[in-house]
Amino acid sequence: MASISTLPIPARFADPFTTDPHIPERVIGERRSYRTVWVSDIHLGTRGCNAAMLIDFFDHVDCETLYLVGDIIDGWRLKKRHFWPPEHNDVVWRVLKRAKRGTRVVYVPGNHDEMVRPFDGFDFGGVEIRREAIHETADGRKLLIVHGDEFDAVMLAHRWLAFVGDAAYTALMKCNIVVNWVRHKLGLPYWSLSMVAKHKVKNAVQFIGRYEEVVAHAARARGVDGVVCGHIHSAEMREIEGTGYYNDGDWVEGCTALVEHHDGTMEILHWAKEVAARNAPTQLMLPAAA
Ligand SMILES: [Mn+2]
Repeated sequence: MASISTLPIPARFADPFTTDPHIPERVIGERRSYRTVWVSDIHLGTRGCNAAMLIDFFDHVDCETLYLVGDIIDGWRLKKRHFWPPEHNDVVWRVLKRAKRGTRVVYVPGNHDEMVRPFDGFDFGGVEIRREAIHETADGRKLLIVHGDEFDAVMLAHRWLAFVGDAAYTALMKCNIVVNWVRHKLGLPYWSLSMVAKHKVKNAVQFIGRYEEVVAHAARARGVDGVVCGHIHSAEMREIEGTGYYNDGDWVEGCTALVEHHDGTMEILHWAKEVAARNAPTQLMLPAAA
């Protein structure tokens, strides 16, 4: 049994009972209310994590049940390098505060936070840690909640996932400039990395479609009406041969959440778009027509 001290997370964690967040809560009027909210692939502890956007989300949205669908804290990355800005603590603070205020919080660990998995069945500060969960919607459908990395084994072309949510891809594109400068000096013709990139994107699209089918089939075999997962950083909501497939996306690039309205209707929220719409000027300063 792993002990809490083996967790590669800071000892001084955001305690909502005794501390205040770095970024104060911005409660403007009444918060938007949902029955259920699912978020995953936050990757706290990495530069890729869009904590500011998630803090804004938590400050504007409320729910009865909050599911954290894995890869919340990136233990893999934290083991290599300590990176924990105050905003990341603020995300933890908001989750714990929510639990304290009476929201049911269920944390289903993923592969990047697999160090939390041995705590299956435990409750920490009002956060239930579960290897998987079954959610019943307001309209009576049973949904299996899993992170989704368990389906990697049956996927053959999953190596490209290493690129997801990482600066590696950008770095690779920058390499293109250097590579071609060297090739030019050696009298070699131009070689396009973007061609390789396009091929990768095509593979990625095929991979996502295949992954969604595999997950939906597995859910149907379990006798549930649908499945909610994360892992591949690709928000989606569709019916696959009668089984509901829901992916809540990520907070690295997409900044998306899956929500259940009080009547059981499901929706994907694109938070970056919501923030942009909120901040948009109400009056466009267009030049007068001549
Ligand atoms: Mn994952």
